Amino acid sequence: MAKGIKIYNKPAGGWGALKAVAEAVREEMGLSTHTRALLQMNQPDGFDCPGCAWPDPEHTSSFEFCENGAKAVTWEATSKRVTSEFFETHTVSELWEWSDHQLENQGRLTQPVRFDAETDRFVPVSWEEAFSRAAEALNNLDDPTQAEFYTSGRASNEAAFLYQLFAREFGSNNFPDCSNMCHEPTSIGLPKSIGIGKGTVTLNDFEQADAVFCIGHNPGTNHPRMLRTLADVSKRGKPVVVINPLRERGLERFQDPQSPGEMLTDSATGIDRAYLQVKVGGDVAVFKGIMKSLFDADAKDMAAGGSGLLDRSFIAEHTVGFEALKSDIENTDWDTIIRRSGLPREQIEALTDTYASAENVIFCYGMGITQHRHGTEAIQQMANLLLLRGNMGRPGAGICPLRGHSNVQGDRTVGITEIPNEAFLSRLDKAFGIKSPRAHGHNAVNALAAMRDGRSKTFIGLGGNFAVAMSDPKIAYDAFRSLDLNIQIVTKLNRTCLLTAHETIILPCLGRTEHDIQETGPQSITVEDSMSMVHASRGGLKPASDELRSEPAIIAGLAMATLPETAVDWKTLIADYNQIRDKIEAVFPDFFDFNERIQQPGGFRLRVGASQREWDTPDGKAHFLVMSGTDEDDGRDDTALTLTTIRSHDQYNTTIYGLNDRYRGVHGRRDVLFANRDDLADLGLEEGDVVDVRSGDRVLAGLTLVDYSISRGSLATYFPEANCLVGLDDKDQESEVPAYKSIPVTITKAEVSL
Ligand SMILES: Nc1nc2c(c(=O)[nH]1)N[C@H]1C(S)=C(S)[C@@H](COP(=O)(O)OP(=O)(O)OC[C@H]3O[C@@H](n4cnc5c(=O)[nH]c(N)nc54)[C@H](O)[C@@H]3O)O[C@H]1N2
Ligand SMILES: Nc1nc2c(c(=O)[nH]1)N[C@H]1C(S)=C(S)[C@@H](COP(=O)(O)OP(=O)(O)OC[C@H]3O[C@@H](n4cnc5c(=O)[nH]c(N)nc54)[C@H](O)[C@@H]3O)O[C@H]1N2
Ligand SMILES: [Mo]
Repeated sequence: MAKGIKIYNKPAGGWGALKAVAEAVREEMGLSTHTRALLQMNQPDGFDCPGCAWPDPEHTSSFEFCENGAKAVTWEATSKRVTSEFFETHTVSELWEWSDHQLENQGRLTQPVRFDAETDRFVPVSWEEAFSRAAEALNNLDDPTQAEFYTSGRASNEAAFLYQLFAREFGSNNFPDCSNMCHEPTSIGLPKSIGIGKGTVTLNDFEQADAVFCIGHNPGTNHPRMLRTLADVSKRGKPVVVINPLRERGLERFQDPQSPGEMLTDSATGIDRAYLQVKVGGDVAVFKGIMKSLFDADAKDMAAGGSGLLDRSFIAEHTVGFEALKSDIENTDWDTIIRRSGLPREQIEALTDTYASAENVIFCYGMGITQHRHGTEAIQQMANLLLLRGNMGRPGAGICPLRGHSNVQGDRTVGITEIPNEAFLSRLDKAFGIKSPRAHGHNAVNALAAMRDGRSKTFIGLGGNFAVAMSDPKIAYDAFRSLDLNIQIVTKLNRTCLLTAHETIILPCLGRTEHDIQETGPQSITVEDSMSMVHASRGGLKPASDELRSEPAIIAGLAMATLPETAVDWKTLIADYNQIRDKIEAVFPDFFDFNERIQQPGGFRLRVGASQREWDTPDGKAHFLVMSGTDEDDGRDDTALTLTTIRSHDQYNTTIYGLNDRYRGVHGRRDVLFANRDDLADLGLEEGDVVDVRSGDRVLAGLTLVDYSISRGSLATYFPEANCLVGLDDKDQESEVPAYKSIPVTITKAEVSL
């Protein structure tokens, strides 16, 4: 076996997970701080876990946290600090050579700094000077649309709302955001099908589901609290079906750390009933295959005098487009389906049987579905399949996109979008007496292209690590270095901060775990989870430094400096965040009685029409949509290898906590390439060989092969290291999400083995 590779045979969760929590905590912070921080997490008067967007049961009593949530909290609440001495000691050229892990591992930023080109160092700057330098660069632009306003999905509703207000009063709709790299196919594709770009289920629905499909997501690492929900479905004897090229431990077996009984007896719940190892990028073919055999089985049942397998009354009352879908599926041949999915017809038929035998079905999905050239199509085909049996808008059934960042859904809800509609803009204008620009703005891919081409000249990042998270980092690095202004509002140092423009400013902000005190006293913020539940979050820890400001306060500071004639009373909004929420309510009617309703333990659920079979489409119907994806020749050779990029167990997006990926058996390294044994044999390669991976002219050199349970024709390695293989134009045609998970590649033995 290759160095650092050890097969992991135990269940996910369990003692191993608890031990990892303890270690993370010991390393990062003192014990008393840690206990306080973890005890406040996901409590009614505590803070929302910054780990993921999976909801909490009732959000009230149970002390629920998971290993990776604890890591996220301890990483933020670390006792390590980046001080002015640090920046005096290290030049930016030197820091550039450090790893992403080393950069963030220096701890929390403590004061505003700006880049001084003469000394090649960041030097302290006062908040007021930072704001006025930023204002100068922004006001020097020929046109406000030369400014990019990036949001990462940790920003609260309050911060995001003020941010879009600032940008729009300034005159730009350029809102690249992390959603553009994540669930954009959901936001773009699902409204056309069911009238809303959000999930339709709540946690209660999982208690009533007769089958749950987990497609292209890895909850053991990325949404660990979901494992318990899935284990409960399994314990009720209902099938959990997995569609994933890799065998993921958390989806096979789970030991509940919140259930001491299970831990003491060392028993684990088997989760999956069927595990289909689809070829990377083959999901559209799977959905079409299921529909094809469903139509066949339905016809047979009808011919035998049965009532069929489709929900005909639902289809008649609630949908349009059925005939077109049916004929498209009839015209798709099995050979194509089998070749594209990599699955035998019998497996697809067995899956159809499971689907059709269950009364109520939930489909859950993540990045394994969205980050493809046909990401939007995959989601719409999933919706087609659900609609055929009326699995939408009734208890125990629906669609469940697993959102990434803890408030990425909320940011969108409160106006972070480059394609705002007129109704929203006119309400915003009316609420503040401003005139928002009407022309649509840039998403992430377009923003980077505009920066590369010199059409955009300033970038403000509200969190995140844009240049590392995006495709084609080379383009991003050069583009940032040619800007007039790069501002990063962050908690920790990262590579995007080091991309120095003419003016480069790092503004350190409070994290979610910390007290946020403004003129009227301590403040709460609000977030929206994956299931449209909105609730308050209040940090309890002492801030990492007295100089930190909250995200809303920083945005207000930038706005007041940049817009001397502003129509917005920023000071009042910042003094009391209830005032911001009143304005959110004025602009978005779904937030009625906002300040009262977040007082309720657990908060409230925003309206999701499709959950009640109210379809907010132009004709009030749900739509079967026909696409040409599976048959379309997109210039790819079906027999080539396709690389997908995944998260390790020790990382949060571009934040690398450590070098282990426990459930996949990888220890102390990330430079590995997971491959199928038979593919390796065909290529004359074997586990432990060091290879170079190529996609066109792009190369990622020196990965060590690991023989892994992965579908044939498929390879996997870690993000963000592999982003150099993804071109900026390699994206879903509809939503423009980068195709991070279907990179056509070839592999060859490295010239020099390491
Ligand atoms: N601890 C931790 N938690 C996180 C994050 C983190 O980095 N660390 N990130 C957060 C964010 S922003 C997000 S968006 C979510 C991401 O959560 P996930 O969506 O679970 O993210 P990925 O690791 O990208 O995993 C995708 C899964 O899809 C599978 N897959 C890859 N290609 C395909 C394919 O073609 N078809 C199918 N069916 N499956 C495929 C992979 O094997 C993997 O199991 O997690 C959030 N939570
Ligand atoms: N190849 C490949 N690329 C991908 C993906 C993939 O699966 N494969 N996934 C994509 C996805 S789903 C996403 S969401 C993006 C993620 O893209 P981003 O959201 O841009 O990246 P993160 O790594 O989450 O951002 C980490 C930084 O956020 C800052 N930060 C942390 N907490 C806070 C806070 O509370 N406030 C503020 N202001 N800053 C904070 C820290 O300084 C930290 O360095 O990456 C995308 N890129
Ligand atoms: Mo994400």
